[in-house]
Amino acid sequence: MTIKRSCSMPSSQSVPGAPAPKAPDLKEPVKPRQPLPPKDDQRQPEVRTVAGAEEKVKGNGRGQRGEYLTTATGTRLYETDHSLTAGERGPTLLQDHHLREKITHFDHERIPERVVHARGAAAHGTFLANGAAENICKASLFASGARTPVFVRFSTVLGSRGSADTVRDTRGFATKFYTDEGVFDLVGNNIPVFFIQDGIKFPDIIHAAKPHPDREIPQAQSAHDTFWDFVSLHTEATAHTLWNMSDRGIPRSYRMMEGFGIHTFRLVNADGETNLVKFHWKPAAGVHSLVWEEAQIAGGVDPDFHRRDLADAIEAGAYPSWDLGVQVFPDTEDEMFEGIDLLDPTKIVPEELAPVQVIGTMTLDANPTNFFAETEQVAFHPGHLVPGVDITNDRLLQARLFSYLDTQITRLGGPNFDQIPINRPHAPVNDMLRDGFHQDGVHTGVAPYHPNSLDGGCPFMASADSAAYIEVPQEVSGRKVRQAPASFDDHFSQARLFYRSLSPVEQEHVAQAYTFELGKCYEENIKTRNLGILANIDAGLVSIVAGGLGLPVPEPTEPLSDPELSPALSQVGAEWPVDGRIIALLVDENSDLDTVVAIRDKIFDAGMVPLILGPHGGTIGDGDDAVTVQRTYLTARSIEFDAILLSGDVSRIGEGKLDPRVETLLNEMYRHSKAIGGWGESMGALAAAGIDESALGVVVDADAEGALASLAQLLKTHRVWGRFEVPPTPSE
Ligand code: HDD
Repeated sequence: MTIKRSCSMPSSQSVPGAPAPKAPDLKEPVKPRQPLPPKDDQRQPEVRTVAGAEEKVKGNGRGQRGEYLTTATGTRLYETDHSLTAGERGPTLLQDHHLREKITHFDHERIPERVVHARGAAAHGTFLANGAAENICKASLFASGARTPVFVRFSTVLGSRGSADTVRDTRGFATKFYTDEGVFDLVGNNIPVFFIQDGIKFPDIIHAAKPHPDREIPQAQSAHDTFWDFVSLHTEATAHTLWNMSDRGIPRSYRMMEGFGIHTFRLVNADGETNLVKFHWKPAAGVHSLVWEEAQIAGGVDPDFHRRDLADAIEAGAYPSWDLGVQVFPDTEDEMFEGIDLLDPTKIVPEELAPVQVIGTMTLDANPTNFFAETEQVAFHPGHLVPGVDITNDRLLQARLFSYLDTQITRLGGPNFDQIPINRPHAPVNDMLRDGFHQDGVHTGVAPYHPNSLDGGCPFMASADSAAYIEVPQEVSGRKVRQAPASFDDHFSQARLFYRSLSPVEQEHVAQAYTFELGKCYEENIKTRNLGILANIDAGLVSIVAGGLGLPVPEPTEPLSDPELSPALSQVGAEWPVDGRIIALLVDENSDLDTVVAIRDKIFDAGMVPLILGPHGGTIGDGDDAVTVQRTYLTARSIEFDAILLSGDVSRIGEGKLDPRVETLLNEMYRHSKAIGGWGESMGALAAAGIDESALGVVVDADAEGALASLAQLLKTHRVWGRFEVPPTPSE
C-alpha cells in the first residue's frame, strides 16, 4: 500500500512534498470566509434511511464557518465577548439571554462517561463479505460481495475518559455493522477470554479493578490490592488475568490487535440449520505489542498514543484492516467441543482444534468528524442482532443483553439514543416506540399500537421470508438454581495452555508483569494468595515471580495438566506486512540531503511512514533542497518510531559526543529491540551511543537503499526478538 504523500502524519506537522504553506495570517478574520472543504477522510454516509425516508445526515446546518453567529434559536448576534451590564462598571443583568444560554449550555456539555471502556477512539469503514459464511448464516451482511458500512470503537476498560492509552489493560473492540437488515453489533475485546463466567459478577470484578473508592487511585491500572484480592479469591479469572499480564495487555496499536467475540454465538442458515461459532478479527498488520517500558514512557509523553496512531494512519491512507473469521462447531445438545464447554467464556478453543475460517474483511478508512457526536455517543449492544445471528445460553452474554440497553439510558439521557445520527440504522425503522427525552422523530399516524385499524393496521409483521428476526426455537428445561455447571470448574488448564504456548521472551514478559503488579500491592496475604494461583499454572513462572517479590515458592494445589500447545497464541515467529510502520530519519546539517529525500520517498513507496527527526524545527538545508523537520530532538521520544535510520554520523555535539537526547533515544530503541540502521558514516554516531555494529538488528550499509532494505526486512517480525535477554527459567 502506498501512503498518501499529502498526508499529515503527524497531523500537526508540515509534510514533505506538500505545496509550500501560505504566509500565516496573524490577524483575527473579520469577514466571513468560504468554509474549508471537508477533508475526504471525514465523510460519513451521506444519506441514511430513517423511518422509510432517506435523510441527509451531512451539512445539518451546524457548520461553524462562514455564517453569522446566532443564538440556539437562530437570532443573529452582534457581540459575544461582553455580558450585558448596567453601565461599563456595573453588575450583569439577568435579562442577558445570550449570556445565560451560553453558560447554561456549557454547564451541561458533559455526559456521564461509560462506566467501563470510557477511554476510546473510533473510525468508520466498510466490511466486505467473501461469501464463505453463506452456507451457515443467512444474514445479508455475509452474502458474497455484500458491503456493509461499519463504525468501530476501540477502548481501554478501566481508565476514565482522559486516561492514558498505553496502560496494561484489556482493549475493547466494538463493531457496529449498519446492515440493510438492521444494526448488528459485535462487542468484543482483544483478549479471547473473560474474567467471569456469569454476568452477575461484573460489578464485582469492575469494582475491584477500578480505583480504590477512598482516594480514587490508581487510575487505569490493575496494579493494586483490590484487583489482586478479587482475582486471587475468584480463580475463574486466572486465564484472563494471565492474558492481561502478557504482551496482549499492552498492544502496539489498535491497528495491530486481534479482536474476539468471546462468547459462542449461534448462526442460522436459509434452511434453518444452525451452527455454533466464535468470531475472530485478524489484523492485516499482525498482532504486535509494546514492551512495558515503552508503554510507561508513552503514558507520560503521549497519553493519546493509540488514539493518535489510529487517526494518523487513516489520514495517511494506511487504512487498518482485519479479516473476520469464525471457528465453527456443530450445534450439539451438550454445547461442548473437544471437551471444552462452549458456554464458558473463560475458555478458548485453540485454533489448531478448530481453524479460523475467514468470512470477510473490514477496512477502516475514515476518521470521525466530531469526537463527541460519534465516538462518545455511539451506543453498542450485544442484543443488536440481525436475522441469521442468534445468542446462546452463555450467562455472561445473557446479562450483557440487559446491561447495555440500560446503561445508555443514563449515559445518553433517555430511551431515544438510537436516533442519534451515529446510532441510526441504515435499514428502514418503523417502530412503535414513542416520545421520551430527546425524541427526534415527528411521528405521523394516530395508532402506535398493535393491532390497530386506525392507521390501516400498519405496520405489519414480517416473516422469515421478509427478513424477520426469529429466535432459534430451543428446548429449555431445568430447575431454578443459582449454580454453575461442573464443566465450569476448571480454572487453570487454559491459563497453563496459554503460558506454555508463548515463546521464552513472552513468558519472561509475563513473569515481569506479575512481579511488577504484585509488587505494587501492599498486602502480603494478597501476594501470597496470587503466588498460590501461579503455582497452579507453571512452576517456572511462580518461582520467578516469588523470587522477585522475595516470598517463598508455594506448591501447586491442583494437578498440572499437560496441554497440547497452541502456537497460534504466540506473537513471535511470524512475518507481517510493514504498511504504516513509522521510521525515524535522523538528520542534521551534515546530512547528504539528496539521499535523505530519496530515502524518504523510498519509505513512502514501501507503504511506511518516514518522520524526519532533526536538531531544531523548521527546515534543514536551503532552497529547493530544504528538508522539513517533523520532530526535533526535544519533541521526539523513541516510542513514536518502529525503527530508526541514521543519515550518516549525525547529532554530534563535540568530539566523540552525541547529543544526549539522541543518545537516550537510540538506547531506548536498542533496549526495546527495535531495528536500528544507518548509511555512510553512521556507525560513528551509533558507537558513540554505545551500540555495537555487530549487535542483532543493527544494520549499517555504505549504501542508503541497502540499509533501508535490511531495516524493512527486520521490521517484518516487528522486533528483533533475539536481542531480548531471557534469563534461564528455573527448571520445573
Ligand atoms: Fe461490556 C461496554 C466488551 C462483559 C457491561 N463492553 C463495553 C464495551 C466493550 C465491551 C468493547 C465498550 C463499547 C463501546 O465502545 O461503547 N463487555 C465486553 C466484553 C464482555 C463484556 C467483550 C465479555 C465477553 N459488559 C460485560 C458484562 C457486563 C457489561 C458481563 C454487565 C453485565 N459493557 C457493559 C456496560 C458498557 C460496556 C456497562 C459500558 C458502556 C456501554 O456498555 O455502552 O453496559
